[in-house]
Amino acid sequence: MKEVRIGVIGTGVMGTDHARKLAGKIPGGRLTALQDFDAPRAAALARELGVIALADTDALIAHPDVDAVIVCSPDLTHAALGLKVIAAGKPVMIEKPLAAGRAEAEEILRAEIAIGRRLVQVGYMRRFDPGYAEMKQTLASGRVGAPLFLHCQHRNAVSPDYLTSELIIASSAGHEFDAARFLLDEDIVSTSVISPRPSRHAPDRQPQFIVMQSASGTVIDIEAFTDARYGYDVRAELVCEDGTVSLRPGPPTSLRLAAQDGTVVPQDWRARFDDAYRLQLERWIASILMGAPNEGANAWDGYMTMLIIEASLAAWRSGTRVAVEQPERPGFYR
Ligand code: ISE
Repeated sequence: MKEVRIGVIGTGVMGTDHARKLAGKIPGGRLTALQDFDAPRAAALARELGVIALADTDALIAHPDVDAVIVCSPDLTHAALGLKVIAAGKPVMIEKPLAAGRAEAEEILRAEIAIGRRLVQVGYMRRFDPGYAEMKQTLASGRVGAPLFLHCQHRNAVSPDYLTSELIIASSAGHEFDAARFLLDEDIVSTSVISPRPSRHAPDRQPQFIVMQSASGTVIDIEAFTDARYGYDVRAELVCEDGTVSLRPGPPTSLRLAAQDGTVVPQDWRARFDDAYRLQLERWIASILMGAPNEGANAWDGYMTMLIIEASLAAWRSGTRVAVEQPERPGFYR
């Protein structure tokens, strides 16, 4: 294969962003097709980008000009569509989360193992962010000693009405769960959640504060607050035995208000993680050209994050600390 021809399912916020990036030339890749249940929306973007719009997902997945698929449809449809792409033997990048729940995520693992090829990547793009990569390298170099605390802050300016307290854990904090596993290079074994009052700006959802522990004992705290008004402000600080490593701020674009400490932040995640999204596509395409997706979060990572999400939801509902199950990793994912 000299070029990866890509079809995108879902032309909402992220589908449109991926499609525009692909159409704006990512080496080795070419956008060929789009699909959305909102057919006029897909058709309008297809016209703008000079590609075809297909009526249904099966037609896109089976299309001879589609070598690989990006699934950006609503979260509840991720797993079913991912399974169809796996069955077609094509690589698939599934926007996070991998599935709507554990059982579906396990179906993806079984399907990938049965077909015997790594086909799935999950769109946890922070793994490609230069700032996170730098933190991981510093930690891995041993210069700062063992990690004791990982403090994470995830603030959105404003969020859509459908974002519930549960989705703040599954959809927003899910990024932090994956980033913690990535940075620390180990699993999360327990989680507990405490919620403050809702902000008067979003009275129907509670911000979430999550405290977890990694297998070797690092304590991770996560503030997930999706209605912070002033901008998209993601931070991380690793406190280690011999030093502290902070996440370098992203590009200051589309400023609305500065954070209290004067840091200028972007309006949303697309601006903050623009480089990460681009690198994620570049490396995904390059790895497919070399044989199979082999970077970023694989299906096993998506599954482990799903287990943290489910344990955190249980912890939130019960007000207790909940153990995150640690299933044995199949040889296929080692
Ligand atoms: C959204 O789905 C994302 O993925 C964003 O990165 C996150 O910041 C936001 O809170 C989620 O709702």
